[in-house]
Amino acid sequence: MNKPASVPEQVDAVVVGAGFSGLYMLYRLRQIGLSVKAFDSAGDVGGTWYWNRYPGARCDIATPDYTYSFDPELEKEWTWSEKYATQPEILDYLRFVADRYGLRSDIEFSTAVTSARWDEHEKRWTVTTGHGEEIRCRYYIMATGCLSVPKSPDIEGAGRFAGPVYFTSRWPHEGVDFTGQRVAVIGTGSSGIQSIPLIARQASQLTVFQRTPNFSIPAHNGPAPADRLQQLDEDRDGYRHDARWSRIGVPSEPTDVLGVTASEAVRRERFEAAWQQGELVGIVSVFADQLLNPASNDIVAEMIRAKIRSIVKDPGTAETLCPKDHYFGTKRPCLDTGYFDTYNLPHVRLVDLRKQPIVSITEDGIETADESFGFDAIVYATGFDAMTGALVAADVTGRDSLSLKEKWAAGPSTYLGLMTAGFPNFFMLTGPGSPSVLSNMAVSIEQHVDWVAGCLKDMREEGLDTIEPTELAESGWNQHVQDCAAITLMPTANSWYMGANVPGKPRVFLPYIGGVDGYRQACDDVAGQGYLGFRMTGPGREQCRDGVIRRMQPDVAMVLELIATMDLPPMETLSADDARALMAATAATRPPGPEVGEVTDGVIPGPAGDLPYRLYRPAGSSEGPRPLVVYFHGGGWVLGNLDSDDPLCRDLCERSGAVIVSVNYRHAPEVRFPAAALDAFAAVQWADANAIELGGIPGQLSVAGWSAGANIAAVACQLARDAGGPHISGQMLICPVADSDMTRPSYQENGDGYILTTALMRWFWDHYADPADRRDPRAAPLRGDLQGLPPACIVAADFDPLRDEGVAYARALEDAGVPVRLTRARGHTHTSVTMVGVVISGAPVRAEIGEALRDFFPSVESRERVS
Ligand code: NA7
Repeated sequence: MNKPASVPEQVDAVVVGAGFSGLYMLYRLRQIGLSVKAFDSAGDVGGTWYWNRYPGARCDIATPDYTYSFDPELEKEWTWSEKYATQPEILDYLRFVADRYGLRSDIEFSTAVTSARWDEHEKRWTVTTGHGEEIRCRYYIMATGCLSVPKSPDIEGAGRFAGPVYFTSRWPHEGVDFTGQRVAVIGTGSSGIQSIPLIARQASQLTVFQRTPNFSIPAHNGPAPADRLQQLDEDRDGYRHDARWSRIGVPSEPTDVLGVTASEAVRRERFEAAWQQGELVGIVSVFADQLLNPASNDIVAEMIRAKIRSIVKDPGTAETLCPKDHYFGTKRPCLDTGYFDTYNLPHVRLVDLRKQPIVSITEDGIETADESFGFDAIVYATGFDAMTGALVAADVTGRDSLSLKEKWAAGPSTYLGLMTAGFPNFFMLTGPGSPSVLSNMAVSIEQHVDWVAGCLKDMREEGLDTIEPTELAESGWNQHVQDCAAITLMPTANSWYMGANVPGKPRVFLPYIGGVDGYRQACDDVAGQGYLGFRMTGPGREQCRDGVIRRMQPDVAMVLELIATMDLPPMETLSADDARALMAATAATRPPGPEVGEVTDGVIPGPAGDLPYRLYRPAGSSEGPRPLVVYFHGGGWVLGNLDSDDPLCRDLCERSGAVIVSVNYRHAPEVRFPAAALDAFAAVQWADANAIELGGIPGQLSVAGWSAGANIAAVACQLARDAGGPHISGQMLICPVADSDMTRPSYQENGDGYILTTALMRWFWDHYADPADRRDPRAAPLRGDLQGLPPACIVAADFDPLRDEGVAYARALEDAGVPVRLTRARGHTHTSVTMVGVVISGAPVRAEIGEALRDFFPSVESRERVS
């Protein structure tokens, strides 16, 4: 089929890969009327399921879910024989699909695509195959799978072995008979764990070389789950809809049971149910917090380890098989059939490479640091260059001769995992930055393909023929992908999700962990907002609505969603007392915040009576005094008390190493402006005068506050300057009320929907100060004289109506010569940074706050004490 290079064939789209994603892409492109040509280096359809023919290879998502759902007729015509289908059956299915829709006629098998080059002038890709064939296309789509490029064996002497060597990922079609042989298996990921029990049935001796033990649960294979089949039977569409809008692409009820707070009985019951069910979707969601909270994760991990110890008879072997170096779920967990039991067989031996690493593969076996082993065959189950391997392996060159490999040298960069800037009309299916390997691939693939097909159809209807993400949209998505991972335990593991299995590969979390549902919503939102973040062109026209589709921290978004479901009355519609009661009720359900050394309550003589205070002393501070921080709680001068900000004060105490004195002040509307500000100043004077008694260092005192508390902290600094003392080392203003002007852009952008609303802020002001007083610097410190004030750290949150006045205060202080550190709480609301133990993404911001507080006390002596 070689064509002369001068007359390359022209099609609308080239698809690389004829696995699950490539086949469906081909089908959909044809459906929208595009001409398509697909290539696959394999001899037939199947992708992953063409190559991974090792004994025991099966899917690990149950077959009612691991299947195409785009055509109800197709579903009627195919019946899976088991809960987890074998590789031959899945391959048969894909062959059946290819034949049913006549897809083969557009697929060239045994043909690798070696390069693809964008021609900016022609606005077309030139695709070259291993046979030297050239083909031109408008759209170039890589459906090359996430786990398709085997990792080359990074083991000394790998080419030296004289006997047969097998890779699970490239297993011989005719199968392998190990009967009577001494076999080595290297690798205990999913492929090793699935194949080892079957290889053990044939081999006379089986030696497994394990570098990292893996978590695995029994698959309990058998017929497909009857309940699932029944649900499908009764309401196929409803079932598929639920799958598409679920977290991992399998319908399931999300749990709100937290591992850390559940009773032992509940923990055990939930774990046993998941163990018996034998499905990844169950075992990864025993507790809502198991991938977020190390303590919760450890409960599940320990229960799995206990199972391993109960199955494996030799205690030493059992211990070696118990994973302890990574949190459960941070490496892909496995499903097995008799894996751990296999180690009870007399001819099976486990070698712990952590204790005796492989020195070299030899001509007749393997030499470790301690022993020499002779083998008849070696099996490598050593994994893949996952997610990016296949994409960079084919030489893809975009605009300005930039190759994908060069662009991704420091890690992949995509918009929605679908496209990458500089490579117009180049799509990836299940690319890095999409849920892919963290989800039911069948569901994710259909979503991707449908989105791409929908996009191309929309473009055609609009007379557009090129599409490419903007740099802004792409970097925003990359950030969101990393933000989602950062609140989980995922980045802690040396997993292939992190690229950690391939020496030299950049360490970046590759898939999107925000959920199949969250991802689908993001893709729909992008399309719904006129393809936000994409630049599209057509003859004589260009269209681009630039922007970032997800700017909020994922856990902040979750909190807002949760609050929305609670149907709470808007605070500004309540009386002050009812609002206080509501705030106290919500506060009662929060995690308590970290342990500190000591907490004591007391009273300060205020200008009009006693003011309660609570003192937090850092752990390990009994040996000496610490700097003092006088803290004022938030709540719009109306709400809040010592309890409301207790977790935050603990956190600040732990992070700063300072003694925190949290002071309550008189509240409005009972006592209005300027009482709160005067109380704050009085508290600072008192703390300074009593520093020694409080365990502080005289002269080392800062103020801090959140929201209205930051307002009065800032005012106290101005009053102290005017009064000639006390000396204040620094002011920590977290989302401060700095002004009474409610017309700044952040009020327009964030005035509704982020807890602190414009209406609530107005309610606070009305309770606190008469309109005439609101311009007084003691109410609006931005309007005061800012010369000679203490160094400041101001935290401004993106989704806070007060953001711009915080920034304005920082700029004004800077202009007045005051040293200022402005900390942007990216993706946060007015309240989320303070939600200790709830909003995980707030922790890095609070770490910066702690650091800034320490920097307020620069003497070497105190630095040593607090570090
Ligand atoms: P995996 O899960 O990447 O497993 C590969 C295994 O091979 C794993 O245990 C590795 O240990 C081990 N390995 C890799 N390189 C070496 C060397 N040099 N020496 C010793 N051991 C090594 O790949 P699979 O094919 O099993 O599964 C891939 C996915 O397919 C799976 O997650 C499912 O989604 C389906 P390590 O953990 O790196 O220490």
